[in-house]
Amino acid sequence: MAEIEIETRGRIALLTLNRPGRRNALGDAAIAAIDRFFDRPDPAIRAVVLRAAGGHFCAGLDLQEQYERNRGPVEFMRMCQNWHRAFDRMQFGAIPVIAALKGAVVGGGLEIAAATHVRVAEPSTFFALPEGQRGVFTGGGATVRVARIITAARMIDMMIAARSYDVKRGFDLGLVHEIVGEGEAEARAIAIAEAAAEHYDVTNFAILTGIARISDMSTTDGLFAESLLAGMVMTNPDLRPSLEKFFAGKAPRLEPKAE
Ligand code: 1HE
Repeated sequence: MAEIEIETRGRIALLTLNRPGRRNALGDAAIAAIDRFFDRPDPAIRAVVLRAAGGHFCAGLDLQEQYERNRGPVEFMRMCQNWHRAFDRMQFGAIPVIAALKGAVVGGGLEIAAATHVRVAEPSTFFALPEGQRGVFTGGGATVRVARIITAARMIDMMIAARSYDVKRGFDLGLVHEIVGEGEAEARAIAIAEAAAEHYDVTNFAILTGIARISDMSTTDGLFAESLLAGMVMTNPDLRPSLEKFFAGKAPRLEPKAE
């Protein structure tokens, strides 16, 4: 059984972390499979759902594999770079990735979740960075991706004070975007993926690659980059029928919604 299972349903790919007996801990093979998938995704795939088998989303780095391999510093650094590359491809690959979270989202599990674009979570979800307690460190991108969501100061506190956050706290901190009932995250993630698959490619490209990159830029560079992206998106010839639909009052109405 593959540790990462890939199933295609029309325009949606379902990526399943499929090693529930080890709480979906990620070893080299799993990271390589994720990297391969996002390196050259099938052009027919327009959105991805990242889900997990069993009761937990992901327990992070496969500590057993690390213990057995006993990697040296350079080998471990290279391994971290493999994680960074795979998760960068996911974050900046221009395909929306919707995560269905439940149970433990810890260590490297939080690192992979932080590279997804929309995070839907069940009440059982909890977040932690237990590396401090285990005498190790983050290496799958948390210092960049998690710190940017919750702030660097809070990430330091999270690790030093060994905090874990429940789903509600995760929502307040931006780790979760929507809380659903137990057992409902996957269906909701698929529904969001289906809707996002309807967007124009160029629009998703701008949203997914532009916003995160622009937050790394100075104000002047960011505004310039935004105008470039907007110039590309707003001159998409396919946009005209969509605007005509809006003028004709046929576009879906925006409704205020409590989420
Ligand atoms: C594992 C792993 C793992 C479980 N690597 N085997 N991550 C951590 O420190 C999290 C470590 N895991 C846990 O704290 C707990 O397993 C959970 C809270 C996630 C779930 O608890 P529970 O009670 O449901 O399961 P369990 O009994 O602890 O684990 C079930 C089995 O999975 C058990 O093996 P078994 O042979 O005794 O059945 C565990 O050993 C195994 N297992 N987690 C390997 N992570 C690029 S650097 C990234 C930095 C990191 O991610 S460091 C890791 C942080």
